Formats: sequence, structure tokens, C-alpha cells
Amino acid sequence: MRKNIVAGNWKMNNDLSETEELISHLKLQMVKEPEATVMVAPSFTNLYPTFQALRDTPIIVAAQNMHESEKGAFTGEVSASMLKSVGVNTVILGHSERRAYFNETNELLEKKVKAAIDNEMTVIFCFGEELEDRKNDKHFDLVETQLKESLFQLPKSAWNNIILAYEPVWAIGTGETASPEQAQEMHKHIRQLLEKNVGKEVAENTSILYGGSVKPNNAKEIFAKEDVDGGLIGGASLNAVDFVEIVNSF
Ligand code: G2H
Repeated sequence: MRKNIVAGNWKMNNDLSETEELISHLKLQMVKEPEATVMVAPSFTNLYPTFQALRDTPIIVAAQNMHESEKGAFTGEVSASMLKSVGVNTVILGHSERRAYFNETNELLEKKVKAAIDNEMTVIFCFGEELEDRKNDKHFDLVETQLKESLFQLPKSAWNNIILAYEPVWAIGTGETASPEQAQEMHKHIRQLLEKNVGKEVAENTSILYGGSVKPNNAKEIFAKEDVDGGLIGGASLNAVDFVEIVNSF
């Protein structure tokens, strides 16, 4: 059975003391055992303190990126084993901001995913179309290419550690959300692609999250859709009250 997951992507926000404050608010707000698996992804500098502060909670700490190599002369980069050494076993890869501002291609992401899987990490793999693709009715094809070029060559066993996050670029941080129907339509398409390219079992068991301006007032409706298994939350995850309300939207 696939899991419901709500993951907060804190992006490049919050210094150490702001992160500690957000975590203490989060702990105060999460009074009941969440029905979904909850994750938060702080910046690299805040990973270890966040891991330490959330040790006594079920919240999983994820990184927002990693390098595809194990080690070496890659100034400014962080490897899978470095993440694991500070208690982080989950990584977001392929976020549209990484694709747009740091030139991450499907080909590079294939390498990053492989490195993460080889290190027994869980990957939250992000993908999604731009507004132009949707206007030109190319969104289904584009998503298929992203998945084909980065993921479909993985062995079946790797899929136990892959979470998909469909994030239409036009809905990220814009306040514009895909309608629950648009999200369901794409998530169903993604599940069909999984079935065709990897197998029925993987299609049924892989969690597919929706991301893009999910807020407390729209989460319930989006999460209620059959093929939506939770969300990757940006802006609203920086507010503990809003984030916990989203977590409790199942
Ligand atoms: C999409 C999302 C989180 P937001 O980037 O990954 O951010 O919820 O602010 O649109």
C-alpha cells in the first residue's frame, strides 16, 4: 500500500535560530499523531540541527539537493554519504528551481537519482511542465519524457525508495494551483506511465505528491483525489500552523 506523505520544502529560508523557532512551533502544533508521513527539508546548514531537534518525533528530515559523485573536487557540493552521516536519508531531486536556475537536466538527474539509490537513500523526485507546455497541450508528453529520461531505467527494486512529486511550474509560489481535477488527471496519467514502463505493482505502490501553492484552504480537496497521495509544500510549510493544518488534511 502506498503512503500518504506531506513534505515541507523550506527552500533557502530561515537561519539557524529561525529554523529552531519553526521546529519548536511545529512540535507544539503537532499534538496528534499524524495520519501521513511528515517530512521537512531545511537548507544544508540546518540539516543536522533539524535532525537533532526532531529525533523524538516521527518527522523525517530531507535534503533539498545533493551531488551525483561520491566525493572529490566539487567545490560547494554535498554528497549522499555526507547527508547520511548527519542522519539524512531522504533527498529532494529535480525541483523545478534546480532545473531552471542551476541547469539540472533529465540526464544529470538520472545520475543524481542513481547515486542516491546506490546509497540506499529515499528520493523525492520532482518534475512538471511549464505554462507554455500546458498551453500547447504538451504537458503529458513532457512529463513522460522527464520520467523516461531520469527514472525508467532504474531497477524495479529502486522504486521502493522513490516518491514522485508532480509540480506544474506555473503553480509554484504563484498562488495559482492546479485544480484538484487537473492534478488528478495528471497523477492518473503518471500512474499509467508507471504501469506501462515499470509494472503494475510499482504503479500501485508509488506515492505521487502534488506540489504548487498547496495551502490549508485547498489541501483537503487536492488530497482527496484518488491518485494524489499528499503534497510537497513550499511557502505554507514555513508557517507551523498552516503546515500542520495541511498535514491533517487527509
Ligand atoms: C513548489 C512548492 C514546494 P510552493 O516549489 O516544492 O512550493 O508551495 O510555495 O508553491
